[in-house]
Amino acid sequence: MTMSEIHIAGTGIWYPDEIISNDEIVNSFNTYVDNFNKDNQDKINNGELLPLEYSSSAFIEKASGIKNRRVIDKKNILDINKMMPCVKHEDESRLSIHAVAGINAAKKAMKQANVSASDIDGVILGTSHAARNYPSVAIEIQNELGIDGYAYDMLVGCSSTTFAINNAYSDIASGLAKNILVINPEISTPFVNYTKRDIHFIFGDGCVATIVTNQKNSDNCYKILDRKLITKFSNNIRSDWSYLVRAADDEKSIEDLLFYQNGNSVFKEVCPMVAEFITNQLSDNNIQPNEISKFWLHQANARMVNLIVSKVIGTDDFDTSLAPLPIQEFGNLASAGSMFAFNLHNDLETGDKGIICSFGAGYSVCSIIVEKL
Ligand code: CO8
Repeated sequence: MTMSEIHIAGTGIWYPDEIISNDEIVNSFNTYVDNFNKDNQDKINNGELLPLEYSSSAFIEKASGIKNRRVIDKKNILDINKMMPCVKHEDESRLSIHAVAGINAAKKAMKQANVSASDIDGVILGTSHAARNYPSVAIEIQNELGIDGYAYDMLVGCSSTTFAINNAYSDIASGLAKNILVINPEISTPFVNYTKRDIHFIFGDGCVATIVTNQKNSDNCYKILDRKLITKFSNNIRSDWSYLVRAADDEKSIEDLLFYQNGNSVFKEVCPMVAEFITNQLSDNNIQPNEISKFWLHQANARMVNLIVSKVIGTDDFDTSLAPLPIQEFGNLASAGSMFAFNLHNDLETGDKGIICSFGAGYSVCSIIVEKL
């Protein structure tokens, strides 16, 4: 079997109904700031504490491109006495929150790819945060959808989606499977510290599913031309939450264990790294940058997307449709962002080429060149 026979034949997305605008998230945050500064006035006055500073919608839109985000629980996120969504513990009496989102997206992807449960040989679920330790959510979804074969979960931060597609490709190329369902739920808001002004605006909740196959049953097939992956260790995006928390005997609060990042360093280090990575990949495949009709890039920051594309094509004068920005309406969807962009903007003509590329925690980068059949 050659590389040219494996396709992305269908995708599906799920996202919550509830929307939080920049003004709403800023209003909640700034009320928290007022209360915090008032409650701690003495400590602030005698220099023990620094006052918290306001957030602003103008900063958020300028720094990130985000206007709105979709979330699983708007009311409790905006409630300054809670500042997090309310969820239930994982429990054997009901489907996991990741499974519900995953099944929803998977059904749409299967319909678009024209495959049924009996056609699927494996389910690979990639996400930034495991819903629980075991059993794998992928196996739960496999069971719900009535799929035979194998299923497993994997974690690669913001590259979980593309790394999972890559695994699916390898399994198909090796002859292990014909059709694989890749599912990427990213329910990030429970892990966001809404009291931190540099983080509170970034993430939304969503899920994408993709059918990777060596069949051609769909009229919206994209042939995978090339895959390229790299990882390089960095502490700039980190979360130390783990099963070890219960037994750890040194001091860390739950807040200390949540997602945190040095966003500015990530921006400065990752943009050139990804631009060079894509440029080399195109050159290795004898493809000119101007032959790429669509850049479906990781949705962490609109400025990052535009900067990377401009470095690859050699100009910042390009039509905004070249690099879709679902981040504007959905926020950062962790690993689901690049395939969300693909799902929403993939009306290419036969022979047109595009690039799906994730980058994020790890650092991890995976770039996939595709061609519309
Ligand atoms: N309102 C007003 N001012 C603010 C705010 C705010 N909300 N936030 C920060 N500021 C201030 C800062 O304090 C700073 O002030 P000063 O200059 O006085 O120090 C000033 O604004 C500028 O701050 P920055 O330099 O930090 O601003 P940037 O222009 O760098 O923008 C971003 C910040 C938007 C975070 C930007 O750096 C960015 O997007 N970087 C890329 C980050 C990235 O790609 N991260 C990957 C994350 S996703 C991932 O990998 C997977 C993680 C898994 C999911 C986790 C789910 C919880």
